[in-house]
Amino acid sequence: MKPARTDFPEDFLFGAATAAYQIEGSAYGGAGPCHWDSFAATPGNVVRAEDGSVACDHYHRWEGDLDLMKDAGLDAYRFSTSWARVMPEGRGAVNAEGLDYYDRLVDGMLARGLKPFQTLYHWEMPSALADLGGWTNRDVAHWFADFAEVITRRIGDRVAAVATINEPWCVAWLSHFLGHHAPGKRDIRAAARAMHHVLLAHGAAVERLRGMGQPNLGIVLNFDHCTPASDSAADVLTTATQDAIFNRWFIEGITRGTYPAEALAGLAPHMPKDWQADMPLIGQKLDWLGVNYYSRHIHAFAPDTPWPHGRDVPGPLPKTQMGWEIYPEGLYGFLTRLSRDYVGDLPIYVTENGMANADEVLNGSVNDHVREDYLFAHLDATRRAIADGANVKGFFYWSLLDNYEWAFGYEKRFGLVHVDFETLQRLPKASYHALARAIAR
Ligand code: IFM
Repeated sequence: MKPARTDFPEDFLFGAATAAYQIEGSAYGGAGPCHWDSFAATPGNVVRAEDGSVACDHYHRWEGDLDLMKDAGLDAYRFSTSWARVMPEGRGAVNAEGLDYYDRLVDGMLARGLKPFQTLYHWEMPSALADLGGWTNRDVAHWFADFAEVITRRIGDRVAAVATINEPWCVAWLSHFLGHHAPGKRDIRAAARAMHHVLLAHGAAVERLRGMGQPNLGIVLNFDHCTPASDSAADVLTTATQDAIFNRWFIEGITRGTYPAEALAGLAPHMPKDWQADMPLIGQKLDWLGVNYYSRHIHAFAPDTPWPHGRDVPGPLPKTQMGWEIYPEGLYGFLTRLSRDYVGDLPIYVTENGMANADEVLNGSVNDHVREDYLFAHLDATRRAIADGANVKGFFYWSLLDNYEWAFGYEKRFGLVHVDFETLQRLPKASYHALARAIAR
């Protein structure tokens, strides 16, 4: 299937997404240290102990990178504004150079006809706040709302949309229970607190920004299709628990004011005292919902492990460089499920979808046709979800550039544009050209 712009509603936006720490180069422009710097500097956490200090040097090369999006005919750019760059200590002093940088960046997008879709938190917890417990400290909610206010006072007049948090599941569960991301905790009490405080911070920021008159406020949640390894009752229950933790906790907290019973079954004893009293703040009205989707996982009951008594089982489908199964049907499923069960007609954006591939430059080009197929299949899933009633308003490919893939360092390549990490030279891949052609059709 070769998608075309005309397959989508007239106001549908095509875009690409990135995040500050993954591309900017945190060594430049007076940014403060964040918990990813220390996580990466600790042996065993990140492939080759790589960090985001240089990354793609987007801090200096942003104009060329914006040109790449304009030349592809994209309508919008999803970027993030680093907390540690704007407020190096997380609170108090503001880094004027950081604010100036985001100011230039947003003007640069507008000059190229790209709608700025801002994300406030894409994982740079300033180290000074990490020292105070980061997401496990309840005060994070007002620290975050203060940061949101500072950056919004500078660029809020020109951004098209603001998301509070990128992927709360990763912020809380992946980072405090599974320990795969900074701060690398593996502790159910820390995880329960982070699961709640990340939404509290979201609610506090939405309340603050809306109070300032800022329009178009949302959040970006990630979703993973959960399949039971067998139809045994135990595998089905384990899968329902994983679905509750990953896919239901955040959206139900926001839209229903409750957390799913299957997740509370393990987390309730570790939750902050009186957490129920916070639910009205968490339930601030959304103007839009961002959906990040990549894959599915197969879950089996693991009786020999503590709650949630689960383990992942390898699946049979073709996999990306991350080892993630390619399952576009899952995107269709979430877009229709979310609109049917949770958000109704609220605008939904696919804020991330893409694949890592072991791309190589051969005779001056990267022939990543496998990425083209992945992208087109997920665009088609989006088109079908719209036809079946989901109010999906846009699709952002992850990512514009090959970049810092967190614990995997620079090894996994997600970009439409190849980056040579020695020379930092950019080279649009075949998938970039294919997307540009689709948008032009
Ligand atoms: O690179 C990440 C991004 O920062 C958040 N969503 C998933 C991507 C791929 O792992």
